[in-house]
Amino acid sequence: MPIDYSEAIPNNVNLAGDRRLQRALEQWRPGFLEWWREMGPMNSQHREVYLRTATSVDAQGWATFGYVKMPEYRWGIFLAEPEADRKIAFGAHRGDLAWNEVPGEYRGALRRLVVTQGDTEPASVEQQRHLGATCPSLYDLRNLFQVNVEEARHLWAMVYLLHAHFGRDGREEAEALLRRRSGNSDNPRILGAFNERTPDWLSYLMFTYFTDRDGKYQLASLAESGFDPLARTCRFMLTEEAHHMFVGETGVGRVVRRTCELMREHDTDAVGQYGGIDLKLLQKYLNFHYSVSLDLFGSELSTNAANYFTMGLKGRFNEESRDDDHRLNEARYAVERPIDGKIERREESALLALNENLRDSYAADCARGVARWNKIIQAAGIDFELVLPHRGFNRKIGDWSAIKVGPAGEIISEADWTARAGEWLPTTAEREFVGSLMRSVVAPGKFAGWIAPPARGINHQPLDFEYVRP
Ligand code: BYC
Ligand code: FE
Ligand code: FE
Repeated sequence: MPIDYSEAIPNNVNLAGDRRLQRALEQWRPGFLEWWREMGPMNSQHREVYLRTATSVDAQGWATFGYVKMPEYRWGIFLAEPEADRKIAFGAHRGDLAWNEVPGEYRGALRRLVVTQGDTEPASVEQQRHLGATCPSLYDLRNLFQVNVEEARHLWAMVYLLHAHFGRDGREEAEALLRRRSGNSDNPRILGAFNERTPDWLSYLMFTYFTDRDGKYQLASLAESGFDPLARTCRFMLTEEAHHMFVGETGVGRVVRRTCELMREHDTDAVGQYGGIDLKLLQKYLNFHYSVSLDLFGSELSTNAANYFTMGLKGRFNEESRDDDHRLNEARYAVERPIDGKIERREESALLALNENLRDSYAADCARGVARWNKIIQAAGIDFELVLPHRGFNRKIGDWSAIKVGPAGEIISEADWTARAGEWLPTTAEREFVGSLMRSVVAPGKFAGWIAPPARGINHQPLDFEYVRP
């Protein structure tokens, strides 16, 4: 179904046929635009950005490229094509037809999932709003803005569900999504990682690798939902998510490449003096972003997660390709966690362990990109390996939060942690150092000295293309 661009709010959900809903969204939109002006990318309102805009949801036509001023970006509501007679694949309602309306008894739980998902989207835009001032290139600036407009569209996607399916309390939640602020102590964003700062581009590249990847796994689980509008919304969002993770993987890879070049050129590990970021410091940033992203999966054993699954609201990653009964009443799953001061691996109820199951899939995916970064280091003939820290390292949520664990998985005392945390996580001085490298480079085709150019441009454009016009 093509997206109707003659509408004030482009959509493939036939808004024109639902005047009440259209009016509700048109009432929400000024508040959204005000939020974008106040909390969106700084000093970006008048710049023309070479952006991709979704123009239809089919495989060929969903991406059109052209210069757009961001406040004029066509944020819209796009659901993936419906699947005829789609059946719920898991939980107590397995085999039933998917729902087009919210089942009354699951309303609260479903609203909570939609609100939690929706809250992360504007949060990330807020976290990244200062970065434009220190972009390493026009290519990177354009990608930042692309990610920002798409995260804002993801907010629209969740707000559509709230307005269309949750009545008055849905409208109130949609308003509240515009009022919470990342890092604000009075009215913070809901999940931990989305209240952290993203003060520099290295943090941002790690964020898009590790934290947007949580988005991939959560969205894929919600894409299995028995509530079909949520499933279809998330399926379309996943197509955009791929680019965010591409920014992270290639971005960190380019930093690694540049560091290796400097190491070879100057025959030293300490490339900081030459304007690079040494591998040990990259490892510390990796440790930080991986551990705060692991927290986003919730507790190891969670009755919330079990209920969402049994209710048919949130499935597993690749639910349908799993070879089991998809109800999990009897199934067991091995979970590693600290019990009475010792790390133990025990078979637990698979239903209660769903957060851990998803975290395991996520961890394996994270490791694949790290292996690709290590190939760059190896190819440069350098003897160093980036590694994912142990899952218990630096955790704030779940059983691991009760103890201190080093990156290799050894339990340590509070005192040891305090003494050694600076070996594993970026220190204030190191963050300041990275901050000092962040200077805006905006000549077309030029790149900051701490990051290598990408292999190719966006949409077959050359690297010296003017991706953002002043
Ligand atoms: N921070 O039963 P538990 C994305 C709370 S990212 C703070 O284990 P549950 C994106 C929890 O709410 C994807 N609080 O939790 C990426 C609960 O509170 P109550 C976002 C936390 O419910 C980049 C209590 O602790 N999508 O899209 O099983 C850029 C007990 O926890 C945290 C989703 O998250 C935390 N990290 O699992 C832009 C999907 N973790 O009940 C966008 C929707 C837990 O005691 N959300 N708590 O008040 C969910 O599925 C679940 O809410 C969670 C938590 C998986 C997050
Ligand atoms: Fe998103
Ligand atoms: Fe994203």
